[in-house]
Amino acid sequence: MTAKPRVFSGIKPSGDPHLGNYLGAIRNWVNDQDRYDNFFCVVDQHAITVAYDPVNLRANLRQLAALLVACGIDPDRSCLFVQSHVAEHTELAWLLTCTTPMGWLERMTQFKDKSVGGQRERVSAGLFTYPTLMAADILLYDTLVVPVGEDQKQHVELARDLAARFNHLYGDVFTVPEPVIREVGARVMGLDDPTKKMSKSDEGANRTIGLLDTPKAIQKKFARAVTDSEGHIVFDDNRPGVTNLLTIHQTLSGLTKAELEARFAGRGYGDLKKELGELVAEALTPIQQRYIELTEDPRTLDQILADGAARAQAVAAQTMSRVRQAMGLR
Ligand code: ATP
Ligand code: LTN
Repeated sequence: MTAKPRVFSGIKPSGDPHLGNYLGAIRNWVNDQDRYDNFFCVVDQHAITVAYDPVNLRANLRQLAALLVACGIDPDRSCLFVQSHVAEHTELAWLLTCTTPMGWLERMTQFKDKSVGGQRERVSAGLFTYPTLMAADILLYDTLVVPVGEDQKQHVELARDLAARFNHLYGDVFTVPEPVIREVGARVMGLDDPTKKMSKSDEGANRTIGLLDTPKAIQKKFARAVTDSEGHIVFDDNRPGVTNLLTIHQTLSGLTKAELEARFAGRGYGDLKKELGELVAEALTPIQQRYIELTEDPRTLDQILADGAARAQAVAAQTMSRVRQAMGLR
């Protein structure tokens, strides 16, 4: 029997997880668990690259880990762990930082977006070097496949380039990973502003649907979602509001673009929004029920994360001894 390909992906405990995280990442991780050998990581060291509150960080981390299990990440089939529980991540990040050309980091669009204008003087050096920590996360586990939302494509490509560069400089140590991005749902946009991505940390009023939002709140947020004044319901890149709503529908209903346009022909935005609210609430309700059960039993979550860290650490330690050997350290 050939071993299943290794998957690694990460999510930051930087705030309330939202529908974009679910449709762009978590749901795909869950659905593909049998195809791959899975490692999923709550990347707390990535969440400290911007200003944060330590008490909130801890609470966010537990909430996120419990939600991942509630969404269907199965600890028997996937290694679920917290980044800071496996010290090898930061060790490898430093070694990779020393093999990363500054120019490669300067080209990262996320850093450019987050450091515009006078911000560059204030943002942390960690925000700049963060893609090397992300590369370390991926490369430590001989990862082949990295399923992410669209916004992370450039960072995974950097990890791939760094693996190839390292192998060229020091010998064949790393597996070269590939990003995997789904066609539908890879970039869920904000409900209040469909030109901005739905995001945990950049929350405008009505920007996100939280995975723990009540059905009533979900209905209300969709009812207020920004569209346009054209009225008819079709996919159109020049009409980001209605296209975003249709795309969310598509991810959950599984209907094709043509089927969706036919379904809403001659109907108004109100109908689409109401139906969407119902679809999303229906998808989130069972997740919320499992989440509540898990929060009532904190020891189970502790055990899942402790087991995950032990499994992850065993793999990471082996990779690190190859890396140190190749680099002439120890
Ligand atoms: P932050 O706002 O703190 O940067 P985030 O909400 O962008 O966080 P992450 O924890 O950085 O989320 O990302 C976890 C996964 O969710 C990644 O694979 C990312 O690509 C995906 N993701 C994040 N936002 C969206 C979105 N709006 N649509 C689709 N996928 C998304
Ligand atoms: N940088 C990513 C989160 C992340 C990640 C990873 C994703 C950290 N390490 C490794 C995939 C693989 C983000 O901001 N979404």
